[in-house]
Amino acid sequence: MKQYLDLVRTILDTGSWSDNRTGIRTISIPGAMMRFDLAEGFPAVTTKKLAFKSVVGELCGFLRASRSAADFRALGCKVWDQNANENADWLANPYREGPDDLGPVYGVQWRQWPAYKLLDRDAAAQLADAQRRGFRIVSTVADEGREKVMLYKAIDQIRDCVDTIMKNPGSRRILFHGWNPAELDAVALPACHLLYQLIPNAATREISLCLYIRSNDIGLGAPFNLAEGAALLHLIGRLTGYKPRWFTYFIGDAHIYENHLGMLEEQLTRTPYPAPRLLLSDRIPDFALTGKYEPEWLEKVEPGDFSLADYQHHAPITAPMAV
Ligand code: DHF
Ligand code: TMP
Repeated sequence: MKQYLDLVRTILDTGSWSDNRTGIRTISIPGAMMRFDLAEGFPAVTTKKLAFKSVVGELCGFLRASRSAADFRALGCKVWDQNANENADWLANPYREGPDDLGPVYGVQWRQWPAYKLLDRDAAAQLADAQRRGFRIVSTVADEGREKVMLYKAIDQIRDCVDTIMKNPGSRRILFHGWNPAELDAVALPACHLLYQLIPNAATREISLCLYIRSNDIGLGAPFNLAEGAALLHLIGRLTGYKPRWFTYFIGDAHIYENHLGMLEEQLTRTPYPAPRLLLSDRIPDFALTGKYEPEWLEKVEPGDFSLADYQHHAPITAPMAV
């Protein structure tokens, strides 16, 4: 994880200080990238102890479309408690559905992106096509004097991605998005890791991931986001019969909070260890071995199905999260 330490150093050496909504200042740079060859190992930070159980708990919660911090806690992940229950703006938000609610965050968008179509009542071919694609009529509305039909469908973007990997791996359109502008007013935190593009290669049977993160807390968020993206690529590779290969990680605003400086300066004094390996349990069917496509494992997977082998790390250190 030399690349992580290099990024920390670049931000400290070339970044600028600014204020943000949390009241804790950051030093930041606009735009950064890291790229990992997953054939060489798993991108877990080694200059502190990664809370791996919490990472895979969060991933399983996202894959199940969870929107409650209580569901994440039940999966062994406490990192959403503060955003759900301690941010004054969110506590006052009329869309918040009570304690622990986060709104329609990541997993809801990944698995149940709300999609609407407003079609002319007479557009028979369009109506038939939309219904064939799973849209259901929810109401009729008068739109500037014309009768229209409103249709709705929850789009399972991840399922569509893995289906496309199976059916049309040459596609350059295999991506899912967490940023739904129509629902930004109704979430505890607008998506940070938001665009995931999967790139399978049918010739080499390798699959790669490009991930875009609009805003990244390099001290606390980045180690989680790196491990989670890589774990997700391993899972999708297993279910579709591809070996995980390149993981390219793009950041928009790459920042370090002022109260994380001690944690990161300490990490800069430490020498990284070799990367560990990720093990997925044998329970998760390997398409390359079974020839059976079982995408329902996207939601059946449990935190205990993921483990790290040969994970050598320095002593744990942590720091407060800016809420
Ligand atoms: N807000 C901010 N300001 N930064 C974030 O990284 C962030 N991440 C969120 C939600 N809101 C956020 C979700 N992900 C921790 C790690 C990831 C995360 C939130 C929090 C965290 O506190 N990690 C500690 C403890 C982990 C544990 O023991 O479970 C760490 O030391 O890694
Ligand atoms: P923002 O919405 O004002 O950008 O604040 C979000 C903060 O959370 C910001 O510091 C980035 C951080 N963050 C991550 O780095 N990774 C994550 O996965 C999440 C949820 C948040």
